[in-house]
Amino acid sequence: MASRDPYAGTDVHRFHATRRRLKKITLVLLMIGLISLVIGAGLLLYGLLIARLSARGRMVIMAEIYLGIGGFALLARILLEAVRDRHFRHKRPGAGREGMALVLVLLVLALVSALVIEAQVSSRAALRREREALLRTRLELAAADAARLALQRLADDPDLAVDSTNEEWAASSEVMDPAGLTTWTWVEDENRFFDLNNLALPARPSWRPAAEIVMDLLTLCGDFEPVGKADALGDWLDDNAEGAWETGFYRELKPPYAAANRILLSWPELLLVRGFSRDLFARKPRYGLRGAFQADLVDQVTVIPAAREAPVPVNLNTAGEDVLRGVLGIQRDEMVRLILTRRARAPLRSVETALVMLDKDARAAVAPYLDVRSHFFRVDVRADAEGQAVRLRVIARRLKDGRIEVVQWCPGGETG
Ligand SMILES: [Ca+2]
Ligand SMILES: [Ca+2]
Repeated sequence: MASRDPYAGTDVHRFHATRRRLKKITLVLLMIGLISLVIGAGLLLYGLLIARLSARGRMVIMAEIYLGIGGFALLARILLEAVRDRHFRHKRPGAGREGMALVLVLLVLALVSALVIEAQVSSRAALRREREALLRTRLELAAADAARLALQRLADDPDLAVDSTNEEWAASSEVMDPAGLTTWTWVEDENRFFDLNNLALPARPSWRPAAEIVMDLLTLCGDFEPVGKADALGDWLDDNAEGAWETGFYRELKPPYAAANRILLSWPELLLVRGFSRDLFARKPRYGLRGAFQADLVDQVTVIPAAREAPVPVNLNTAGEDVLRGVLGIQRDEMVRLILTRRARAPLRSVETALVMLDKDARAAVAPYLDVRSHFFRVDVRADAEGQAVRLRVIARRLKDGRIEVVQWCPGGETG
C-alpha cells in the first residue's frame, strides 16, 4: 500500500512544488540560452568565414535569431532566479553544486563546439587553397599550350620569305574548353617597330646611325629636343664607359646605380636611362584627325631582348607609317606614301625594289634596318576560369627555315 504524503495539499507542499518547478524552468532556460548562443556563434562563424557570398546574408540572419533567442533565455533566467531568491529563499545543501556542474558541462560543450567549428573552418580553408593551386596549375598549363599553338602557327607560315599583317599567325584567338576554361592569344609582330637595342651596335660608316633613327622617331612624337635621350640611351647600351651618360652620371643619383653597358632585357630597364620616363610612353589624347608630330612613341619602338650582329630590321610590310618615316628619314614622306600604296595592293617581296627611288649610298644606309619578313614575335596569352586568371608572355625568334627559338618565356606576362 502506498503511503500518502502527509503534506499533500498543504502550503508547505505547494511552496516546495513551486520552487521545484521554478528551478526546472530556470535550468531549461539556461540550457536553451547556452545552446542557442553556441549555435548562433557557430552559424555566425560559418556565415562569415566559409559560406558562399550568396548564402552569407541568410546565415547571418539565422545566427542573429539564435543569438537573440539565447540572450532572451538567459535574461529570462536571471529574472526568474531573482524572483526565486526573493520568495523561495529556502536552500538545500548541494543545490548550488548541481547548478555549477551543469554550467561546467555546458561550457565544455561550448568549447568542444568551438573547436569543431575551428577545425572545420581551417580544413575548408586548406581545401580552398588546394583547389586554387590546382586551378592555377591548370591555367598555367592551358596558357603554355596556347602559346605553343601560336608558335606552331608561326612555324607553319607557308611563306617564310614575306610577312604581312593579314597572315594566319597574326589572328588573335579565343578558345573555351568544355570545362569553362578560356584562353585568349595575341601575336604581335615585333618587327613592326624599331628596336631600341639597335643602338647597342657599333656605328658603321655606310649605315645610317641608329641614334639618328631614334631621334627622328622622337621628333615625330613631338619631342623636338631628342639628342639628349638618344645619347643617353646609346651610352647605356654600348659596352664602353666613354660618354656623358655613363656610370659616373648614375652613381650621383639616389639610389645610385651603374649603366648597364648591354642591351635592354625588358621595358622597365629602359626607365632607368636618363630622360626615359613612363610619361614618354603614354598615349596622347586624340581630338579628331591626328596631326603631324603627334605619333605615340609606344607605337614606334620596341625592346627585343636578343643579342645581334646586325640591326634587327623593321618589316616594310607591317611597320606603321611613322616607323617607316623614322627609319627612312623624316624628309622622305613621298617614298613612305609609295611604300604604303604598293603594300596595300600586295606585300612587298624585296627591300631593294621598295628603295628604287634612292641612290646607291642612301640605299646602303637604310637597307640594314629594313626587311620584308619578320624575325621576332611576342605572344601574349591569358587563361581564365572561375574568376582566376593567368598570363604568359613569350618572345620568340623565327629563323629563315621556320624554326622557332624562345628568347623569353615570362609567366605572369609582364616583361614591362
Ligand atoms: Ca609569311
Ligand atoms: Ca656605355
